[in-house]
Amino acid sequence: MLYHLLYPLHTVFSALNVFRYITFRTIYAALTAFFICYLLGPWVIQRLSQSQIGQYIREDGPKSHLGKAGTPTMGGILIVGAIALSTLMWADLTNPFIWIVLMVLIGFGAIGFVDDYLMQVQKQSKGLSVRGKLLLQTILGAVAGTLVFLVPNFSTEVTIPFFKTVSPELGWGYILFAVFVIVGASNAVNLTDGLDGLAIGPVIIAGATYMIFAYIAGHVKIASYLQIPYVPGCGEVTIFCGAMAGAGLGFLWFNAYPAEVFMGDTGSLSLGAALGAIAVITKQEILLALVGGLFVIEALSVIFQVGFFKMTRGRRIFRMAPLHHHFELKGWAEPKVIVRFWIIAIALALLAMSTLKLR
Ligand code: 57M
Repeated sequence: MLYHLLYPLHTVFSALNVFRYITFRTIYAALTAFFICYLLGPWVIQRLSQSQIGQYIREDGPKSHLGKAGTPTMGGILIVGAIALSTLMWADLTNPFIWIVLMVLIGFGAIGFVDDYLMQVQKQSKGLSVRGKLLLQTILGAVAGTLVFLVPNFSTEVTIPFFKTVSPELGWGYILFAVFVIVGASNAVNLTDGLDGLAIGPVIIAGATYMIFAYIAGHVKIASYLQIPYVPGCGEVTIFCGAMAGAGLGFLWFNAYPAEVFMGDTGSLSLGAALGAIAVITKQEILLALVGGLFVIEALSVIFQVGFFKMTRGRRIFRMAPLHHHFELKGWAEPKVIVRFWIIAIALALLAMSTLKLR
């Protein structure tokens, strides 16, 4: 909105020319989203507490979690609201990619909201069924994949990190691939969201990393210099990524150990799906497995644990899955697990950035 209102006035006030720059608008989008979360956080937490939206804690989890009972959840409303508002303020709203990522963020947020609402407010212990949730996610992922596919000149080749000459062409199959990336990312972030700040930290890291990739992919000269696919118009997604990192920092203020609020499925499903959509739009789809490597590790720990558990009728690889519970049960203090997992996430994001040069 600000872009559309203020930039045209640059002919009268030359200082307003600065609104043309994606870099400038990204910085302010990040700050706007941060301050929305930081300033509205206490009020939202109070409202959630008053509505008795307090977390129920499963008794079969690590005992240290029992003390977290009643912590307000559904804080994702604040994150989704801050990202959406800040993006609407600073991005070019004629850009189709902006509307696609906003749709994914809000749509998956709505699925998470229904799940949280059933669990927390209606006190239905299971929320949406696993199948129901997956079906809704797949439908929404397919809508997003189709919309991206329909953007004129959008390439349906897949970028393989480290191999610049290998890029399989998927044609219509690209839509299915996009669904896999978006839904997979959404669920992987959800599985990771089990310790204070454990999910939002790597979301900030991934958002900031894709901020760089979106800017480069949308810049014809830098993209060609670094030999990554040029995606006309995807530079505007940098602003969304900035808003995501900023909102994440604002939320972390309250979600840092010991957490005053959890994001709920409203936050985890929407943030993961938005990261998946960003990866698709920037044409760095497979790279998400590195940028969000921690989410992949957590998801794999569940797949292996559940698979092994079923195959062996009750034996386990880890003390408990997802992996963060394994280390908690080994006796690591919660903040140690969290910070060490963040360190791994940062290292993986750096490795992902090295693909800009190593190919
Ligand atoms: C949701 N939710 C957290 C909070 C957060 C297949 C199976 C592995 C699935 C998995 C599962 O259900 N995962 C998805 C995980 C929960 O957090 C809420 O959920 C939202 C995210 N969706 O925002 O609202 C708990 O996590 C803790 N928490 C924090 N700080 C935060 O900032 O401390 C969350 C956010 C909260 C709080 O305690 O209540 C969760 O962990 O439930 N299931 C599991 O993760 C379960 N694993 C399991 O059963 N493993 C089995 C295998 C064979 C399947 C095994 O290894 O033996 C574990 N989760 C729990 N107890 N709570 C184990 C048992």
